Amino acid sequence: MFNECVLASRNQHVSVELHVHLDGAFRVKTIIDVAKRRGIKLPVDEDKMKELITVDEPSSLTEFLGKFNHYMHVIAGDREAIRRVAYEFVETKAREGVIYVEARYSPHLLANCGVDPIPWGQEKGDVTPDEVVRLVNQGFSEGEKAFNIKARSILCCMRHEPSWSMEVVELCKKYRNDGVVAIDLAGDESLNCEACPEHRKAFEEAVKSCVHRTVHAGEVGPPSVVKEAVDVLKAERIGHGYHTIEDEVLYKRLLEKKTHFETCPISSRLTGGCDPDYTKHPIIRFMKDKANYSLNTDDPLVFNSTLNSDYQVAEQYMGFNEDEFKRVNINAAESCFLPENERKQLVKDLHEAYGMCNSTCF
Ligand code: PRH
Ligand code: ZN
Repeated sequence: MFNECVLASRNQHVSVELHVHLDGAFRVKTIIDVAKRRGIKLPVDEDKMKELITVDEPSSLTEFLGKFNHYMHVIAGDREAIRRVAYEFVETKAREGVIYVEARYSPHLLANCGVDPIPWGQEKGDVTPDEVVRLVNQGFSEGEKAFNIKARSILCCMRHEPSWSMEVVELCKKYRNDGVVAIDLAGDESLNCEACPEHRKAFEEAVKSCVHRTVHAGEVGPPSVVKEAVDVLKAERIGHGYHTIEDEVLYKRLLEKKTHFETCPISSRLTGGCDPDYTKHPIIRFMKDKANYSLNTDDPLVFNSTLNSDYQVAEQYMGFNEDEFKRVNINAAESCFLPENERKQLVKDLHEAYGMCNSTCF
């Protein structure tokens, strides 16, 4: 496990997380509580819910994404529940030692009005994607005050629902000074390798309006998806990106550009994104090449994981040591989507926490 120094510094709240889905990080207890309050019948008995939701053996991205069907309808469309999951998320991250987190979600997948089709088989209600963003913002600001860390949002376009994407970028613009820092493209790249024109248009608008951009790419899909993400969608960071290394020319170009890879060790094994043998993981190549990458949880509810368990995997199987722990966290701070002055302050805070001088790490 980590030596005492790393553990001590982690306990002193000094990590940064850039790739975690709010809706992949709900608490099982909250899902059960909300279901009771709303009179929603759960698909299985309470004590079987965790087992139903979590993946513990390598499967496929498609199968993993199916897990959201078991619980999203409980939280979606309910104001109190949306605020609560956002608040609890901040509490969990503070407990894990995270001082800054960028959480992502699809406002449409948590709404029950003004969205076509209404997701999760919900009845039409009155919670729009716009209100979802305001509710998450409220939960985050209350959590920030209570737990003394910083939380921002990234709004996701979904690969299978291109008609939502223009509204996503408009929400990013509307809430850019109120909690939202970037746009993302999430969902199943194995079914939908090439971004539809609507996604392209939304990302074009993001570029034009200076909205930061990250894209899930090369998680299970080929390097061509990563190429499209950087060249067409103008992604500044890549969600996962493991398969980039299968195209040496592309990989070298992204190394030179210092493109940030948001890696998620446990997720990559359980979604079948990478060889289940962690000792063969692309992160090892990233580490050796001093790539600009971070370590993240992705969906801790579904993977039954914590940020610490992802760090443990990196330490136990990938040769991760204290210096690399500090380097990836400073990389994350350097590559975060906060406004420049706040970003610099975050980098400075991390350097101070690690007892380092203030220089670029990647
Ligand atoms: N890869 C692609 N999509 C993902 C991942 C994974 O990293 N984890 C969650 N998601 C999708 C889920 O459908 C979730 O509802 C949505 O992103 C928005 O958070
Ligand atoms: Zn993800």
